[in-house]
Amino acid sequence: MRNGGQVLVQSLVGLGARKAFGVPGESYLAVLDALHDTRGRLDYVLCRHEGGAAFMAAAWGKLTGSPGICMVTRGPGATNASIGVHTAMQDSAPMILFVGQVGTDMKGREAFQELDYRAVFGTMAKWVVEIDRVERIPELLSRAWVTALSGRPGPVVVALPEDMLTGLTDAVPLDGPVTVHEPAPSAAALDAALDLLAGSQRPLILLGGCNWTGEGRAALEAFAATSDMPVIAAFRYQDQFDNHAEVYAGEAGVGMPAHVKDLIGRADTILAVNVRFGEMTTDGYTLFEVPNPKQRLIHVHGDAGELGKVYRPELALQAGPTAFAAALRPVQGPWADWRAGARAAFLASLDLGPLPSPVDMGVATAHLRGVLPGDAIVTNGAGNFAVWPNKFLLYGPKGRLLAPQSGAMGYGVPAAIAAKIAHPERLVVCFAGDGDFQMTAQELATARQEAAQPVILILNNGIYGTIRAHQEREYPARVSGTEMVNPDFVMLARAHGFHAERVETTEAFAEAFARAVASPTGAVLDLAISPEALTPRASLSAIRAAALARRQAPGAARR
Ligand SMILES: Cc1ncc(C[n+]2csc(CCOP(=O)(O)OP(=O)(O)O)c2C)c(N)n1
Ligand SMILES: [Mg+2]
Repeated sequence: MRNGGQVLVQSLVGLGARKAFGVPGESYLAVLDALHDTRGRLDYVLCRHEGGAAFMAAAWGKLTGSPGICMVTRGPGATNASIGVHTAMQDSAPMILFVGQVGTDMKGREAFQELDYRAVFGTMAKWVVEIDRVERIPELLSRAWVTALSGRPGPVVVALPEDMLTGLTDAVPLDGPVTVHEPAPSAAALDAALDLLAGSQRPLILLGGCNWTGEGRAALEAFAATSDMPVIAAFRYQDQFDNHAEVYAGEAGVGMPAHVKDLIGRADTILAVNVRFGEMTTDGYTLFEVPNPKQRLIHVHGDAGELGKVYRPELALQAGPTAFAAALRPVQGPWADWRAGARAAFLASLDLGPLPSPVDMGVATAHLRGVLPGDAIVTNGAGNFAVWPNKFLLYGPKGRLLAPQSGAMGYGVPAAIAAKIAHPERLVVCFAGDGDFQMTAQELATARQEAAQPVILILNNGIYGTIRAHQEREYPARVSGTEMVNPDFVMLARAHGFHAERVETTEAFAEAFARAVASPTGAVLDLAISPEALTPRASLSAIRAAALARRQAPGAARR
């Protein structure tokens, strides 16, 4: 006989989980006790805040393709962790959040820290379940694992009433996962897709994330190259395609470059593989008309729930990305100039004039493009600073970008720690804004404890820059609630055992970065960024001046 905690933990080992990110609580002591016996196989990564733990689990799922495991206590632990559940959902990242729950004998009384998890997470997670019999743990856990991974991956929440963990059972722990093979396109559907592409003047491939294998990515790249078709990555999926390939033409994400908008607007046929049509990729649902886009849309997705969800494609095809890409046959058309123009516009978008800032990030990212190893893992949270890793670095077949489609501030630091735990041998670089960094700065302690210390670049401009930019556009020259008095980030980082430096000039960046990479303790570089350099191409005062001019124009509406 085992108790429920042991069945659960031994099942997780059997399923292949290696790490569980969490903050302890008295509600799940039996699980913590069972983890005492699985060290080296399934380790508990002790975090400082459940938001950080949940971000780590979401990032682990996105990076490794295996569900990220998070363990937190009842009410307050669960609500703290919710940001990671929402992020895993929008990111289509497999994750399982285990939360404590009051004993079944007192449920519904609003007992201490009690929550109705189905109500709280019902619209946030892919599936929510509460264990109601100890012997059902293997069954429900197996379903949680397969649900997190199948179709469009996402987060599952499993609530653990205390008596379900201490109760004894002779149920046998799981010894492996159910493998779901992805659907392949039918011959007829594939022919129809290829016919549509062959008949087009300006075809474009729009590439989304989740479930790609190296084989599938290579097959799609070969198809695009042989067919001479430009490829655009959907929001924050640019690491899913080799940016050095001559067919790659940029990312359709937040702050979309003009050339990407232009390409999508002028394309007559779009092959969207694995794409979830979100607000960022569609530029607020304007690049494609809802529900009938002007472009002929071929939408391929492994999950039927995404097909026809927002747009009515000319051809909707349920297939996994690898099965689909492997089945493609090259098509030919008069697209060489179209493809070459797209690539040239992308390369031109990397060139910038000098920026009005002590540290010029245009120069710094140009340096990083030269020195980052091909298998580097880059992470970021949310803020204007994210434009640098998202628009000015190039990702090769082995490079990865962990960036939240939920736009959650605070994701970058925990994601970088999770990446360093998954791949201690790889360089992990986190880009953080000063506001963004302070959302999860306490996880530096987790990094130290795990000896998983990444390189963190803080783009320190003293403001919540994104909001300030919106503020200047909508309410010019009325700064409100967007200026920060920051702590000394160098002292804070050193207190957590990191190498740390303040970088005051562009010229000092390259050597400071080299020292950061060489440091065995990870590093935090506090970069002096002027608030003027709020975007790569428009200064803060230019944004303000343009808004003031609009207001003074005759007939301008006042808000
Ligand atoms: C958790 C969370 N809270 C608030 C926001 C709204 N928000 C988006 S960007 C931003 C400012 C980010 O500031 P900073 O990290 O300093 O980056 P900057 O824009 O200055 O480069 C805020 C407050 C958010 N996206 N996520
Ligand atoms: Mg800032």
